[in-house]
Amino acid sequence: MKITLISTSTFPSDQGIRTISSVLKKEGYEVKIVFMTLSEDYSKNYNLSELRQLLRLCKGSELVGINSFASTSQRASRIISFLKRNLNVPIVYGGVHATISPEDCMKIADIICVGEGEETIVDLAKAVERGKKFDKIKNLWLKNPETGKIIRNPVRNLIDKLDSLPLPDYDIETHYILDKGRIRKFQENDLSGQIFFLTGRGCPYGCDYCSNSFFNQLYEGKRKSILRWHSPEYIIKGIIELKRKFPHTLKYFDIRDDTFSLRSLEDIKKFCKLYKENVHLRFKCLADPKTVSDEKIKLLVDAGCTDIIIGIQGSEQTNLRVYHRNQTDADVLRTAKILNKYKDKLAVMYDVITCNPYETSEEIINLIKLLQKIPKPYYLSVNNLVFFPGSQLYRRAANDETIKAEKDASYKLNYWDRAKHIRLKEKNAYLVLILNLMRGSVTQNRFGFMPSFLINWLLSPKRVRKNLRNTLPTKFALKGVEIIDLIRERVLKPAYRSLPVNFKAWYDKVRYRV
Ligand code: B12
Ligand code: SF4
Repeated sequence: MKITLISTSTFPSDQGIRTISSVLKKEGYEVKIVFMTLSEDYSKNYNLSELRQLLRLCKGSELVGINSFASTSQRASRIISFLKRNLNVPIVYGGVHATISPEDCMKIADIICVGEGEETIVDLAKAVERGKKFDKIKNLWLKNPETGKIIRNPVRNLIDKLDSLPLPDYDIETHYILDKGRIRKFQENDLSGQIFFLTGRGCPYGCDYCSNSFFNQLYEGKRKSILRWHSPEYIIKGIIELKRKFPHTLKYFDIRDDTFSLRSLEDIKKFCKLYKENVHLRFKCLADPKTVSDEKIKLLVDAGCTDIIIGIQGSEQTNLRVYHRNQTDADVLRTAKILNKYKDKLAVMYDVITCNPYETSEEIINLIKLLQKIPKPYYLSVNNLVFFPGSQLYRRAANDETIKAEKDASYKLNYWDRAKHIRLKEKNAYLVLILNLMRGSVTQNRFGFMPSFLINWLLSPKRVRKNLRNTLPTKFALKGVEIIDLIRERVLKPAYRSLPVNFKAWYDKVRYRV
């Protein structure tokens, strides 16, 4: 039986859809994946020609699967509506957004998959193949064809033994990609020299802005923790397999577990030993300030880790009070000191979140002061808060009417359009703008393009008070930021994407160090 899977990710890195594809292929189904990549300006959607090309690829399939994030949900909705009108086969909508906002997704789709999809998709495919009913399959929500009522089947427990899963599907001969209005065969270069890799699933914390706060609740009572790991042996086997598959174009692995450093020292030791012996490619990973240790970092750097991303997110006060993220400024500075010891070999990026209506002006200033204390050099990534449906923070904002209409949640904005986010949230715009302008490489004398002395000048108490009262100069400056961001999104990013993989890999190596 033929099955088509559709990913609405903006970048063809989607591990979820690839794993769904692998389990189906393992069961003998003929699967193709179509990556419907489009810009990160989430207000953009597919045109008729793109939808018609997709329809042609779906013809002959007896089951279609699609997924989305909250941000790409409008795109998934458009595809589902179009395919429903033109194809008479079951279309199942899965992924993070369907899991978190099933009621919303049921307005468009007739079948959705809540939670992990591997076992569910196989049960569904078998039922379709055998012409059987599928209204009792766990994790599926569907409309009763007679009454129109929604059947909400219970969610099954999470997969315990992650190593039992096949590796994500990278058989690119069966993959397609939307590129400048045309859906064509997937090519190695579409991966841009990198592969995103997850070595585990879940997170034991539950920061209020993150979807994991929702997942922890979804599985409450079903298990002690949603966190599970693949064994180092499984990960290395997968990595070697991918390296063998793409010997010329693959330049590095990006390990995307939110908190890779949560893994035990024993595990990291084993992973690093195997990686060093077998892989010989650089890699990146993410870590959280509470679980970084000198021993772990030394092992990672020695094995080839060249880039690490650390989530600071907010000042200590914001983290504890607003995000319920149990992390202090002392944790951050301790980690920063360790990482700085490896500055010749390791590029460090710190992630912060701002543009948060619950953050006070003092808390933003404290965050800036914390960033000033972190040993240089490093790269600062500034993210403007998005309220993702299902997260604790979204619920809080919906209850107290910070979010009055869906647009206030900001997940449908272009993530990188700083001016739009700051204008929407309004609060503390002056300080949020300063923090946004600090984004980029940080050295002793500058934060991005901002000289350090200018930041101190802008943060003088009198100037801050004046600019928080009179927002006109900030609004004026936002116009300039808007133009810069527009040029980056419309001109620089598309131009960058069309460059040769070797250039992109080189740039990736130096970008956080210049
Ligand atoms: C790796 C990662 C990335 C990578 C790769 C993204 C990608 N397209 O693969 C990068 C860095 C590029 C990235 C970018 C972004 N990300 Co991200 N990312 C993740 C992360 C850490 C892991 C995703 C993953 O691979 N999970 C493992 C797979 C196996 O799980 P899964 O995808 O959920 O799939 C399972 C089920 O959902 C289901 N399923 C999935 N697809 C389908 C399809 C069908 C048909 C069925 C039946 C089932 C099904 O079955 C799968 C297997 O069990 C998650 C956090 C997390 N823990 O999930 C955040 C997460 C998905 N990202 C998030 C966000 C917000 C973003 C960005 C929007 C942020 C930004 N800077 O713009 C961008 C958007 C990118 C885009 N539009 O494509 C949010 C999404 C929130 C939401 N409610 O939508 C998450 C949940 C983190 C968070 N903040 O809470 N991300
Ligand atoms: S530590 Fe990261 S992944 Fe875990 S809940 Fe917090 S933000 Fe989410």
